[in-house]
Amino acid sequence: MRYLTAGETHGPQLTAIIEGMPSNLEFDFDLVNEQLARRQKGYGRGRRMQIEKDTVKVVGGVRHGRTTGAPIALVIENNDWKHWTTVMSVEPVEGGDEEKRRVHRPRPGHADLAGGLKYNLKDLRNVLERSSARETAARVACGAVARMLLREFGIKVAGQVLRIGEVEARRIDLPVDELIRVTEESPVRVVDKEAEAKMTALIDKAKQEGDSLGGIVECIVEGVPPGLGSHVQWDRKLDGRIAQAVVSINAFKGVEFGIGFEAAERPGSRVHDEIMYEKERGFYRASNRLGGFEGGMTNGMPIIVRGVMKPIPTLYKPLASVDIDTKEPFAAQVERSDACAVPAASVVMENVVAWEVAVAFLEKFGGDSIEEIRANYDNYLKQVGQY
Ligand code: EPS
Repeated sequence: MRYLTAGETHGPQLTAIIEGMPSNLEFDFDLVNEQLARRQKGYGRGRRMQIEKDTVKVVGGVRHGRTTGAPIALVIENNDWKHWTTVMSVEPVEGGDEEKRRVHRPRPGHADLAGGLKYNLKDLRNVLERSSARETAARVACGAVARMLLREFGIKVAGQVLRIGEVEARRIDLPVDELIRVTEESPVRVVDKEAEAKMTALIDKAKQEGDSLGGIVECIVEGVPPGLGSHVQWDRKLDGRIAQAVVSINAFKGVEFGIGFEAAERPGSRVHDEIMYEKERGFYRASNRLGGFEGGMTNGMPIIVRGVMKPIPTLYKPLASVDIDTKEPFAAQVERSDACAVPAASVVMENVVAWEVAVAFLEKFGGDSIEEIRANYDNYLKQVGQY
């Protein structure tokens, strides 16, 4: 299963095509819209989010409420497009830099300059329009479709924010349903109420100072059977694929599983998860420090993955840069942006992780219809139970 997205942040729409989703899966439109709405929320978002109200339009691959096995085509319209019809026109337009809102001053931390050099574009808008995090709306829509499949097999995905700037939230272990309920009520998607108040105050301060904030988000996937991914080839290791997906989210700079980087400080005896067995439960681990992975395969414990997001580089406080026309230094221009998008990024991460798990699930239990997959899945569980 794979997907591609297309579309610019101020263009008419975002488009995604999913290929490889089996037939006969009940398509839950509300689930997609719910995930899109979750991504738009979060303390610290800018004015653009008041303009958009993301909803999905399905224009292929679903009939009478079920997938047909054909590519699924999804569209999310940009409400802001109406303000950008000339600037983003597909047809050539009359006028100069002003009318076209040509960008010639690259913003540090964005794709602007590297993209301009690479594609030989003298209008950096051609880079920024596509590199904008607006694209994550399309990725969330695809992740939501993946969640429909995972849900059929009792796999649940949750997320939480663990840090915004200098404020760290206490990591409180909660059952997944409870975690989903509590974080949904928090404007910064944290469980720790004390940290929540400090985070919102810090975001206010950053906004006032024309600055931005990054953070750490965690995703938990529960109900995963052992054996997704494989140790036999580097590109089949599921933790590796999840890492790639997470770091590909706009502004993400790092990823870790379980205790992650802390493993470097601990002796092996306090890192590895001891193996237990009970007749009812089968094999399980006494702890989950490795975040559900051994040898690139799920081991039956929940997947725990964290990503680090850098502060958004669009700053009201200018940073030094160089004009591509004059080669003269200037202070990077002020742009509309979010002071903090970490809570939204937590939702994006949940959905890209859900996608990767669904891909691995289909590889393991592959079939063209949901019925075929279910038969393969049930058979495998029987085999694992008798092992
Ligand atoms: C973004 C800049 C802002 C954000 C945008 C990501 O948009 P604009 O340039 O229109 O002010 O609002 O995020 C979204 C539109 C979104 O849906 O998340 C950027 O430069 O990455």
